[in-house]
Amino acid sequence: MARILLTGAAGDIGTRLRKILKPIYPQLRLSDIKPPADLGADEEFVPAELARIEEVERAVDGIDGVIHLGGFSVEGPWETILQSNIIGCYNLFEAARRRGVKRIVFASSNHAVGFYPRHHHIGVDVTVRPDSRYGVSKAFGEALGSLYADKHGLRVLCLRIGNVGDKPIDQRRLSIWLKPEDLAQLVRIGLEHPDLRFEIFYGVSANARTWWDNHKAYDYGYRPTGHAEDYREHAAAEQAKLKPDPIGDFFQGGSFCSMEFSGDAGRVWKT
Ligand code: 15L
Repeated sequence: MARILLTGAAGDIGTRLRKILKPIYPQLRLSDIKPPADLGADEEFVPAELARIEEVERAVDGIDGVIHLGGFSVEGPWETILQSNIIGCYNLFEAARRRGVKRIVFASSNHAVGFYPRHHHIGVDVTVRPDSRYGVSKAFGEALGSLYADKHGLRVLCLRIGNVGDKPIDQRRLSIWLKPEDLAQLVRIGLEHPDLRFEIFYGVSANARTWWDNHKAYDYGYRPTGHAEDYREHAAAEQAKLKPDPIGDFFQGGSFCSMEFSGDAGRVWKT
């Protein structure tokens, strides 16, 4: 697999991933609304607004596999989520189909299932329980991936990413932290594994406090090297700076669950 496109290349995860993947995929093409600030002379950049399908088609032209990080990466107003993550995600899959792209790795999120309580251990086969409009858009992207795999033969891997960073930054992230190199491993499975048709994996390192059954990723050869517990003192010190959040601290999605919450906390807690 030679030609790979990375969307959302100027964002935080995109910036980390492009540096790890460049030696592996020397012909890596980058796309975003604006070029990354540190774009190198040897890097190819194609600008694209995801809500404009003709721009997305240009970006995927001649590409074998797409890593789709592009879109709005946190909770936002409906119109923003609609344009970037619903219409934008549809445009990406449809442009890929039209231009003969073979594989897509879709950056889904833990927020597609964020309303599961932290004491639940969940696999990838549970009913989605989004915690935000953003989470709904990620569940939509997973459904779209399933459709394009079944109907059009694209090979699709959806990664329900936890939190990517140098280390876990609070109590919640001790469960969901994803080391950037482990993310790169998962992405490579999506771009290269010969048996892959459609799968959902959790994007999480080998964290002792994980809430997720990620055995499918391991079946495909995933061998994470990150261990959140190595940073537990740092995470505890950062957590101590935060205000208690009775709803956010109960659910896997954290503050995405408590923001705008106007429901019946007692009822939700029992679920
Ligand atoms: C995500 O999906 C976001 O993109 C990221 O900014 C974090 O909020 C992360 O989830 C998280 O849950 O920590």
